[in-house]
Amino acid sequence: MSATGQWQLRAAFAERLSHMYGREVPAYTTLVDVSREVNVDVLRARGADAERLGSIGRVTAERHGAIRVGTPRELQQVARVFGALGMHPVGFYDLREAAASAVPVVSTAFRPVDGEELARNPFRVFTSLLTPADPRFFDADLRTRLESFLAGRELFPPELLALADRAAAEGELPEGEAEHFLQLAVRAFELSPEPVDRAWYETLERISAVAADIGGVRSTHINHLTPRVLDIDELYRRMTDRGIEMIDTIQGPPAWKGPDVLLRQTSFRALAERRAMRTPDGAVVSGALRVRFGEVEARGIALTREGRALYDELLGHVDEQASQHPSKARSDIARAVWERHMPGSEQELAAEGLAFFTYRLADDRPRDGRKPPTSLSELVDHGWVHAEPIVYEDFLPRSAAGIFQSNLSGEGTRDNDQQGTAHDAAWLSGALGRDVLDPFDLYEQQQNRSLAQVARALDLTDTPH
Ligand code: OOG
Ligand code: NI
Repeated sequence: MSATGQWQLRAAFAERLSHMYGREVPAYTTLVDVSREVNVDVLRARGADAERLGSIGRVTAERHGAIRVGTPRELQQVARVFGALGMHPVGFYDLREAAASAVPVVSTAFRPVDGEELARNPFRVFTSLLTPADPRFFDADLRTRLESFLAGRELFPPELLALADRAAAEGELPEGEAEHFLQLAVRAFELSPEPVDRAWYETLERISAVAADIGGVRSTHINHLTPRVLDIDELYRRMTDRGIEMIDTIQGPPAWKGPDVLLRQTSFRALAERRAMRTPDGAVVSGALRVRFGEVEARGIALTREGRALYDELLGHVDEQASQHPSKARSDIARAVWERHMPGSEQELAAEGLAFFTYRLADDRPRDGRKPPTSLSELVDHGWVHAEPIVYEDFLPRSAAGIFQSNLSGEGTRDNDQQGTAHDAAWLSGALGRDVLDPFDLYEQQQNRSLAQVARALDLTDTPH
């Protein structure tokens, strides 16, 4: 019997999760359909250029999901399940700081890390961990109740975790086990029919809708699933034309004539879903909760630390101008700021060290015995090597906070007089029991590997830079 390797498990899991979510949240299916239509149209209009940041095969299959868990122990179990799929924790996002309203979580994203694996299937899951120890949100009494509630639940059956460990250790699962693993894994992220304890849920909801979604129930669920689209402005128009109410904005960089960088995202509003509720007298009644939604994203080029600092600085300019001119559309302000300060071509981004690229030898490079130049910019300018942009595989804290907030029912409460608990990437690595990888390091390694190959092939003594 044949075995199923990790990337095949990952691709199968992403596909099954997508089917399951489409059954649970039908508007998601509409979003996937419209994304596909837009992608076909963009491909027709722009040809090969449309595939500069990923083949149409990759982009069509590409999804990210979001889940939220309550304790380090649960997060470690998540890491085992995704580890089985060849997905590793990358990046640290502190949503407590990025959000104005109460979003008491810190997050990472599980994703494949090497280029080949990403090309096979780039499935990623934004994963948030509740922070009950943060006194800005939870007082000592509520913290104790919350932690004991969380300690008493089981999100992942032992059988699923055992199969996950086996897949991670052996790099594959035999066919029967693979099937079983996939069924258990998808089931772990379905919406549970178990009645929600209404009083407890409402107690947490007064603090934060996110806290209630995580700690108010005895299971977890996929919160949203996000397809990738090649023209997010067009997608936004088409969804609106179909009568689907989208959030007000597209988060991230503005629409402009220069290169796409980082990540642009938008979503449709959370929909009310029927949920059984248990009242204080023990009766089970029918209720509704509004937590799950559909999101869509367009991905651009990964920026270096310097590029990212520029991005954050421009965001600051835009905020400032938007508050000075409240009647102007934020998107117009942002476009004007970008046109002034953001380099308008890939070549400039590369030359200024603001974005990541991989480099490969040009097939039509000079072959007349001439010696190649030694600097990277000359190698590119004189046709020896081609630069190809590295696609951004991660998330943006401010956009993530925006997506969280735009879908919350209330602001929640937060006591800013209290000192927040310090949580950083090192703390999260400790909670996870594995290293949270630095996304900038990963992109840089990928860029450097390609440069080392160029240097070898051209017999250069120094790696060009
Ligand atoms: C996660 C929100 C962040 C994104 O795409 O930025 C996110 C959540 O709602 O749990 O998914
Ligand atoms: Ni998302």
